[in-house]
Amino acid sequence: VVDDLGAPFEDLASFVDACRVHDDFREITGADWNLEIGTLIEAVAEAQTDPPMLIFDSVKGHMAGYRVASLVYASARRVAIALGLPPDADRLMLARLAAAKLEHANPIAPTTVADGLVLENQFTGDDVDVLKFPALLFHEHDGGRYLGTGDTVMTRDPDSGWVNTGTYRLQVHERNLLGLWMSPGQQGRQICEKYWAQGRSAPIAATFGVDPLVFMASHQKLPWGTSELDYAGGLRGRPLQVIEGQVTGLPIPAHAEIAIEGEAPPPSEQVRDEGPFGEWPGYYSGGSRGTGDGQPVIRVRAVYHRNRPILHDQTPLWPGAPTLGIRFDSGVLWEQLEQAGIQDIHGVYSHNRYFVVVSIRQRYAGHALQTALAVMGCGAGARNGRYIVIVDEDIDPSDMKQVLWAMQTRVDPVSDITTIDGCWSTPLDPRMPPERRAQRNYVNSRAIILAVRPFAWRDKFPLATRASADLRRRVLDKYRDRLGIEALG
Ligand SMILES: [Mn+2]
Repeated sequence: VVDDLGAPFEDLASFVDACRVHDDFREITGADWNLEIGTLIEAVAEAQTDPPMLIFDSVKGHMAGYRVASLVYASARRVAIALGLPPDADRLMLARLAAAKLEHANPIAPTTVADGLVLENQFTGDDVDVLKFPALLFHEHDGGRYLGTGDTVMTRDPDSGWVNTGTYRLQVHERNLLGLWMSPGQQGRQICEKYWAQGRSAPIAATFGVDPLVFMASHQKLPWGTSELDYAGGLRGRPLQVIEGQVTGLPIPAHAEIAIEGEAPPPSEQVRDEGPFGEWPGYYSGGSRGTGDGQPVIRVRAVYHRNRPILHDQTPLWPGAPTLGIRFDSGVLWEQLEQAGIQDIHGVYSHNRYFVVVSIRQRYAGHALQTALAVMGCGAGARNGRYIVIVDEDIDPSDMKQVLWAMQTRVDPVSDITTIDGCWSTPLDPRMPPERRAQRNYVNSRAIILAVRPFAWRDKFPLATRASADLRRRVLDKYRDRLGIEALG
């Protein structure tokens, strides 16, 4: 779908410009990379649903024009604009449309070009200095400044030649040395481990600001052997243009704002303490603190950037400050549940990985528990979860007020809450007990909460008092202008 607001966008800069026109946007000059910008971003993301995009320029100690873009995809409207979806559709529908779009792209391989905007400025050898970019010291106890949060990291499988692209956090250790944190089992880590097993350094390229579709492709959990850059081409509907990195030969999106090339030596040769870094559960985790091990580094051999580059900040914030306006993993889970044969799903919403809500119209006794167990088994719901809540079709699973009301009034804790231990988790889990962490036994337990009217006597359940959707719409249509409250819809 090519939307009349501009999708697909050629680069991050044109997307930022479209949002300046079509959505909420603030530009701030003179702020400090040292905690000030991070604190502002978090406070704004907490303050309202669908917060404005923030652009920081003339960051303290940095040249004007070296910008940071944050909360880039924090409003539902901006995610819709990025994907070329109807910007005014409701959140649940957008999650579904976004997932359908992301699931059904037919891969188109990139075209290699000789030149691109990313090569407007090039530095190698002693001229490499990643500190010219306003990397943020974000959370108060972060172990350093992070250049890579909204990044894409390219590695090539030495056996097949397949290029994987993923988003991994990259810390700045030195002007030419970055820290790399990849969770156990992630594809980029598996590829690096193949080089390290042969005693070789793994060639790596990374970008720090790309067009929305390459960024979103980089976040998809595509199967081993599937190229995210091909997939991004499919989402765009035409090949992505890439340059061939002079140091690594790896493909680098030609429109990238900032890119680096280098190599990750075997950890037996060089590691650094990585982190701590504030992660999405709202705690410092992963890295050396989470695993007890020094973590890999990237020796940076080349730096490229456009004129007036935009560094994409996508630092994880605690769940009360959402940075993604539409959780499209909700839509992916929705599709998988349907494929697993779950009937009459009215909505799926993953508020974060620890809190997933599914709304169903109950058709038979046991339908609700079947749905919850399917969430636990699906690829999109299996890893790193905690609570699975099943609600009736009158509850909007994306609206926490409604979900909490169902949990307060439709649950008998003894009979409607089930726990299961030994599930797939990660070192990022703040509740991982020290014993399990020491054994690298990264499993946790799950609670299934059936916040539905009990099927056997659902017809005797008290009637809810909240105005019906139809009555509400009729009355609001009559009085909306006089109330002047935009949030009433
Ligand atoms: Mn991958």
